[in-house]
Amino acid sequence: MSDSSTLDIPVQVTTPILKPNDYLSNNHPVWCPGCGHFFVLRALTKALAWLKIPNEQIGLISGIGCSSRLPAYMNVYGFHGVHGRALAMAAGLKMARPELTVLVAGGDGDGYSIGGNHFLHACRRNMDMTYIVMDNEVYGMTKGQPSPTTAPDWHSKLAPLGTGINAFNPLGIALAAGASFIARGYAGDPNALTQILTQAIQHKGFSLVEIKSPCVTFRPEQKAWQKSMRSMNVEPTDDKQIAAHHLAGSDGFDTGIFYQADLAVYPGDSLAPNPESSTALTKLLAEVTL
Ligand SMILES: Cc1ncc(C[n+]2csc(CCOP(=O)(O)OP(=O)(O)O)c2C)c(N)n1
Ligand code: SF4
Repeated sequence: MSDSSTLDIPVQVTTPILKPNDYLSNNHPVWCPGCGHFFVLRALTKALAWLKIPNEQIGLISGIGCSSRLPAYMNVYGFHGVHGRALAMAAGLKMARPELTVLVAGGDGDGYSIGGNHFLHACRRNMDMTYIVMDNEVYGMTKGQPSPTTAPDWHSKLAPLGTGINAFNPLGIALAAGASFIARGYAGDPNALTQILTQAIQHKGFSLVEIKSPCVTFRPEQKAWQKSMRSMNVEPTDDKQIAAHHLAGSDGFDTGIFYQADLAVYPGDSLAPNPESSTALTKLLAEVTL
């Protein structure tokens, strides 16, 4: 019998070269032609290829909405869950499999309305994951209701007088709540968006990437964003006061990284999953399994 340690098996030492398309599934997106979400998908696949993260090392979690369809279009482990609960699911995944690159995707309705409470506490915990919010200031999938980021005077058939309620400021709220990477990108500026996503994924801690992603069907006027957006005009800072100042003064068309800091990440090393407790759980499951 041969000694397996001496077998002459060639060892693959080169990292496979992954192309952006290697992160795409065979499902063609059912988004409306021209929807900003197409460009987000493209920028994300480019960022992952740039970072050379193997497909099986990625967990992509979403809630419900047009934007939340993203996992179906990607060739990575994905979970398309329930409305507003993507961050909670992602937190569980990160606790169980800390070595994975955990990505979370959704819309402004999913993340800031029904998922608003989870959003606050995800920022506060600062777990190592990247939250990609495709913000079109509307509920696209359910045909155009106002969302938390909709301007108070936006009129539609569903809100003929507008909501009259001030829009939510997700980046400012994330800063106050404890997120350690806060950025804004624009779907129509895919190169800059790829750069932002690459840095967000590399960052250790909770990264919020707010992407202005036009809903061409229910808010066709958003096509005009193209003229107003300022590409990467923000200087990154780790000073909360400077970031707060920028965010308070921003008209929503500035892009770039507003804040990036090295803050304590949950769970810290002392709170890392205890292998003994998982053995105990396995034993317990064996006892109760019929
Ligand atoms: C518990 C629950 N409430 C409401 C809905 C209906 N619903 C589905 S998607 C959605 C909003 C999606 O909007 P957004 O997250 O902004 O994403 P978009 O479609 O604009 O990309 C709502 C309210 C639901 N699926 N589940
Ligand atoms: S309804 Fe709006 S958000 Fe949904 S796919 Fe169409 S353009 Fe995109």
